[in-house]
Parts: sequence; structure tokens; C-alpha cells
Amino acid sequence: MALLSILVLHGPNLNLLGRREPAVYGSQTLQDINDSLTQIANLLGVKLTFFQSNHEGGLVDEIQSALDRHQGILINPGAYTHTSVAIRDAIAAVAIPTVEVHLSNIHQREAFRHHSYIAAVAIGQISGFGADSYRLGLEGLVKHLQQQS
Ligand code: CA2
Repeated sequence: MALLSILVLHGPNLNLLGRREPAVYGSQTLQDINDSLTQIANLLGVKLTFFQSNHEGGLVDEIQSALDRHQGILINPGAYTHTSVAIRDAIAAVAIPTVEVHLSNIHQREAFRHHSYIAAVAIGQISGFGADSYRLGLEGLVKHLQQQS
């Protein structure tokens, strides 16, 4: 049987990780996070595809192109979490199980970060564990997909 394939999406400014604001977002770079996720994916027996964009439409395009290619989506939508009806609609449209992750605890920060447009169309949200949020999110997503099949 083919390996489960998961699309990992990183939203705007996450390409700066490790180089700016380490007190808020940690010292690991995006490449470090992707490398750690790849190691975990190998242990779990799943395949990952990574994509980062600073553009809302680029993320929407990638979500749409996940249809028939990926069984799950792990997404840190960055600031689009709090603004993007388009990303929410794309996730709802493809109906691919999606887990939302955040490095920081969005509920502990400014009020404008407390609402997520994505949460209602995600199977779950992990927030506040730094780079570990991605690992926890991936593990939860894989377990969900394995229970489905
Ligand atoms: O905590 C998270 O993962 C966020 O999704 C990060 C977003 C923020 O807008 C969300 O409210 C919570 C911001 C990502 C910006 O990433 C940077 C990385 C390094 C330096 C500056 C920004």
C-alpha cells in the first residue's frame, strides 16, 4: 500500500524563523523544523511535501492542488490564521483532514490573534509548544488518518 502523503504548509514570514524574534518564535530555522519533521515522518512511515509562501493565493493554490495528491494537511497559516476566509474556504472545499499548528500560544497573545478562521475547518489545533507544535500536530494527524483507513 502507498505511503500516506501529507502536505506541510507554512504561511507568511515563517521563512524568517531563527533569524528574527527568537524570544517569540524560537531559534530553529524553517529548514530545521522541516528536517525534524522529515525524521519523524520516516519513523511514522509517511511522506511529507513542504511549501512556504508569503502570499495568500499561493497557499490557496497549493491547498487546491493537494486534491488527489495528499491525504492530510499540516498548516501553520501564520498571520492569515486571523484574516483569511480564502484559506478557510480552500480547506473546506478540498475536505482533506487538516491540522492547524502555531509556534506561539495564540490565545495568550494580543486579542486579534485569539480568533482563527482556520480552526472551524481543522480537525484540531496545536498552539504554544514552539517547534514541537509541528511534531505534535503531525502525530495527531497521522493517527487520525490511520484510524480513518
Ligand atoms: O505562533 C505562530 O506560529 C503564528 O502562526 C506565527 C505568525 C503569527 O502571525 C500568528 O499569530 C501566530 C507570525 C509568523 C511570523 O514569523 C516570524 C518569524 C521570525 C521573525 C518574525 C516573524
